[in-house]
Amino acid sequence: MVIKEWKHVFKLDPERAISDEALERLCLSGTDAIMVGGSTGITYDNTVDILSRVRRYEVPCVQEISAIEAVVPGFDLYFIPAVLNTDDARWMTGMHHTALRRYGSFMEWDKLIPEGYVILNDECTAAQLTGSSAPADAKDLTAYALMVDRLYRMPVFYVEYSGVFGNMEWVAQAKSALQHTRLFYGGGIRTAEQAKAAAAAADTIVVGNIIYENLEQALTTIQTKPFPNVAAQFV
Ligand code: 1GP
Repeated sequence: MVIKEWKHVFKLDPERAISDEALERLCLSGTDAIMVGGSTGITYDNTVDILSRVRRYEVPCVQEISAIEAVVPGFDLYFIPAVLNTDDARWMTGMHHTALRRYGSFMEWDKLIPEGYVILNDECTAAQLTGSSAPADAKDLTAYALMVDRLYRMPVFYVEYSGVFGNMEWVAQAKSALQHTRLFYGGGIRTAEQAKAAAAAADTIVVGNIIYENLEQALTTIQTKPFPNVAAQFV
């Protein structure tokens, strides 16, 4: 599974209800992956439930871990956030330390994708939970990008605006500082235009809330992939 090729991801919140029909449309939509995760109300049971339903389809299914007790075997990959813009060390290293004390001897290391996570919407649940404070400007965000790419060498820099559409100039500027790390952008993508703008600024876009508000709108966030230029192969 090559996350480097992912352009679009749907994020499902196990706490929120979704019909079989809606789930089928998401899984067959052409999205590159389904990510399962959320900030609150995540349990082993509701995570197993959504995993088993997504598994009827071929689409890759990954878990973004926010609660140790809700880690479920059987996902393709596990995204492990480390929140960088909080002073509360539990969200940077504390949870990881607890998890590794408990499960360190039987981890499937190849399936873990560490994410350097920066939360830019101070009002969202993740910000309230982790006590993060949003970067002040593009330079501030870019310093985090450098930290993730050059210092910690993590594969993913997750720019989280959860619930609101962010500043794409800041995102683009942060992305231009990256050499190896992939920039995931999530937050407030509700229209095809926003998806296009976010996709131009980021490597991978993540679409969450709109799935539950307006499924048709959510499906428009997948960019139509251009057909390969066949003629070009012969010149
Ligand atoms: C949330 O980044 C994701 O963790 C997606 O954000 O729910 O606002 O689409 P939205």
